[in-house]
Amino acid sequence: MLRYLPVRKVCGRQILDSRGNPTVAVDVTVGEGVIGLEGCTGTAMVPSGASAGKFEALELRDKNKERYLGLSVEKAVENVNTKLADAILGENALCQRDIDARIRAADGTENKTSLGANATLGVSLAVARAAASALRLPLYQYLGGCCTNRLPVPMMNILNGGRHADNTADIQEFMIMPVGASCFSEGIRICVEIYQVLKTILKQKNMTTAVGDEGGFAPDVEDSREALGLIMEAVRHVGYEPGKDIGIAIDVAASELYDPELDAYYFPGESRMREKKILRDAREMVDYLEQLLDEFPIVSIEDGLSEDDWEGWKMMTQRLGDRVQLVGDDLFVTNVKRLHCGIRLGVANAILIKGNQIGTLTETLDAVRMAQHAGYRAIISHRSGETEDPFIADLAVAVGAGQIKTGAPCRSDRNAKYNRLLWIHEYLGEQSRYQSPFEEWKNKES
Ligand code: 2PG
Ligand code: MG
Repeated sequence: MLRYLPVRKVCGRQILDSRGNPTVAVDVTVGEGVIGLEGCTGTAMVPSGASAGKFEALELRDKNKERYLGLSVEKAVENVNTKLADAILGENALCQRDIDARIRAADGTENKTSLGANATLGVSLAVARAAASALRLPLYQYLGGCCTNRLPVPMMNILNGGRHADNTADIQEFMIMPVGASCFSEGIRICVEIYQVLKTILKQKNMTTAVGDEGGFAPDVEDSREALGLIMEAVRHVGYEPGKDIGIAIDVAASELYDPELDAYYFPGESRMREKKILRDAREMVDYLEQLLDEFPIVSIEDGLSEDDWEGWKMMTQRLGDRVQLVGDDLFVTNVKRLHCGIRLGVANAILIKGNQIGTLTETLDAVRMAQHAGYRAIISHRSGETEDPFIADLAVAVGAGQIKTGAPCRSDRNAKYNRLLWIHEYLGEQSRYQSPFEEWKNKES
């Protein structure tokens, strides 16, 4: 039995992400020199957020205005090739928790401010990939075990706004979820049909069909109601029933709208379209979300209030928490300390999981586990700046998340994840499972 799989090489490099900004890629080679084993290399590429939460681990950028307008990551790459390589060379790649402990010790700070979470995450994920390939296991099986079989319901962001587009939609993401599909690949088909019909509808209305960072359309809309109305029209046009076949999820990304001086949320797009300043305080935000819930089949609301407003979140959870999934993204930042605080306060009922918010695979998995043990759902997520690396597709299956948020079915950085899930679905065949997380939740409550 293979027990020791030494890390032999660690090699970082600077590559480009889907927005054309530099990011970190890491190759880790394991096993060379072990009798009976060939060396295996795993590669990981690190994504990057635009509406990043202020409590996230540090994304290290060089800030040299003469190179990539300050966004190069050469220092992070150097940290991969020196301090992080020194920390794990010769160590056992099969002991991910130990590898990640060494990575964290090499950094020595809570929020990876010394080496950068883009450096630490790249190394951590590449080790896991190399180990899986040395064992000749698909990554999801290596991470999740031999009985892993649950495919996630996609949250497809087909209309982009906020920081991800230059339009007037203030809510950052409008997503469709094929909750009524019979299996994952049927869910993909249904979403693609709705996406393509939405394009036709926008064209007919002389609205732009240009897309935002996550591949969803980015038309100028009066307000969120209009955006949701367009999606409803597309869903019905393709012949599906909103609420039964398709659930709607939104990411308000409210930290981006919050103005601390006014202690209120400012809606710039709606203000422009209505030619008056639209502001909502926390209570009015919840009133507004409640109205949207009454009008549309919304099953999930992410970051409905800002990352600092624990009291507001508590009030929102009390008012809406048994009607809808309330997801903490900027609020929890994949951090067990913040999640623990939320669980204790009875805030939210789900967490968005992004590895680069925390910086290692172990810490990411610990956040998933803490959430699942507390009865919170854990949703695996991409970033708005992505790469062709489909790691999160395997991760979503490995932890049985039941939901994955990874953009529109458009642009290969997004489709890399869907295509990997289609492969996993085919590989698992009849043993695969696909189920609406909301049914399960309702059953549990009743
Ligand atoms: C979010 C993410 C991903 P970003 O807010 O959930 O959609 O956006 O990566 O820009 O933080
Ligand atoms: Mg978010």
